[in-house]
Amino acid sequence: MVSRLFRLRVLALATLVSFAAFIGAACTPDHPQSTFDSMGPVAQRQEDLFVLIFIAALIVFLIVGGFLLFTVLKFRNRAGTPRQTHGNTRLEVILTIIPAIVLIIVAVPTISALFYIADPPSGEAVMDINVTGKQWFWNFEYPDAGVTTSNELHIPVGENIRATLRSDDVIHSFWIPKLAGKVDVIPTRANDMWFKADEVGVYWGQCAEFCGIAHAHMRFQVVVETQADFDAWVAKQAEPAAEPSSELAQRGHDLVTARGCIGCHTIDGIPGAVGTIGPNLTHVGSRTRIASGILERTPENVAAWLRDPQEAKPGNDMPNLNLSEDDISALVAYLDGLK
Ligand code: HEC
Ligand SMILES: [Cu+2]
Repeated sequence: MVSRLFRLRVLALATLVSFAAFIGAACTPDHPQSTFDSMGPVAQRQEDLFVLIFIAALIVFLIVGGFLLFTVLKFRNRAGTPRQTHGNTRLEVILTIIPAIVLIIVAVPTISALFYIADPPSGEAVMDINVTGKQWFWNFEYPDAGVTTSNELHIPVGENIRATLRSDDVIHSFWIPKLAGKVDVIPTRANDMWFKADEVGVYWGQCAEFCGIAHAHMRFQVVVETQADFDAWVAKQAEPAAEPSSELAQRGHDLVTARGCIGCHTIDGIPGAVGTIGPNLTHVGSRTRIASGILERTPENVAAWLRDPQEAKPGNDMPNLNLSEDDISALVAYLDGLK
C-alpha cells in the first residue's frame, strides 16, 4: 500500500517541478520583452552581469546545500546526542576567505558595469531625447530636430542615445528590456540613461513602476531604423499636420476643434490645438499603434477608441465624448490622414 507520506512527497515534487517549469518559461529569449535576448551594449552588459551573479549564486547554493545535506544525513541522530564542538580556527579562516573571494568576483564586474551604463562612451556621437512619462502614455521630444511625438520612439541603428527622463505627474519607470534596464522617471527631477540598438527592428518598452489604474497599459514601441529612414521620419514629423484630403476628413478636421479635442491634444497647424493632456496627434496616422501600444491603429480600433476610450483602457484620462457614429467616421478619416 502506498503510504500517505509517499503520496504527499510525490505531490510536493510535482508542484515544485511545475513551478520551476512555469518560472523557466518566463525566460524564453524570443519573448518580445525578454531580457535574455539583448539587442544593444547596455542591455548586454546588464545581462552578462546577471548571468555571472546567477552562476556565482548557484555555485554557492550547491556547495552550501551539498554540505548541509551531507551533514544532516551523516550526523543525524542515530543514537543519543552527537558530540558538540566549539571553535575551529582553520575552518573559520576558510569560511571568511571564501565569501570574500566570492564578493570580489561579484563586485569588480558590478562596479565596472555601473560606470559603463552611467554615461555613453566618451568621444562617441550621442543623440539626445527627452522622455516624459504621463499617466498613462509617453511623450518623446527630439530637441535638436524640434520634434515631439508620443508612444513611438524612433532611433537610428548603432547610434548612442541619451534619454533624459522626466515625469509630469507621478513616478514612472522607463524600460526597454532588450535595450536597457529600468530607470525611474520622477517628478521634479531629471534622470539620465543611455542605450544603443545594434539591429534594425521594433522593440517593446513599458512603464515598470506602478503609476495608477492604467499602469499595465502604459507601453511603447521603439522603432530602430537605418540612418536614412530615421532622417526621413524626422523630416516628416517636423512638418505640420496634413490637410484633410476628402470631404469626410474635412468634417473630421473641423470636429477636432468643435468637439474640444484640441484642449487635450496638440495638432501642429490647427489654431489653438496645443493641449498636452493627451498624446500629440500631429502625425498619429504614421504610428502603428494607439493608446500607448495596446491597440493597433486600424480604422476599427480608432473608431472603437473614440466611441468609448474607457472600454479599451479603463481609467485613462480621455473621457467618453458621446460622439455620434457620423462624427466618429469623420474623425477616423481625418486622423488616418495625419501621416
Ligand atoms: C480631456 C482630455 C481629452 C479630450 C477632450 C480628448 N482626448 Fe483624446 N486622449 C486623451 C488622453 C489622456 C489620451 C491618452 C490615453 C492613454 O493612452 O492613456 C488620448 C488618446 C487619444 C488617441 C490615441 C492617440 C495615441 O497615439 O495613443 C486619439 C486618436 C484621440 N485621443 C483622439 C481624440 C479626439 C479625436 C478627440 C475629440 C473628439 C479627443 N481625443 C478628445 C485625452 C483627451
Ligand atoms: Cu507609468
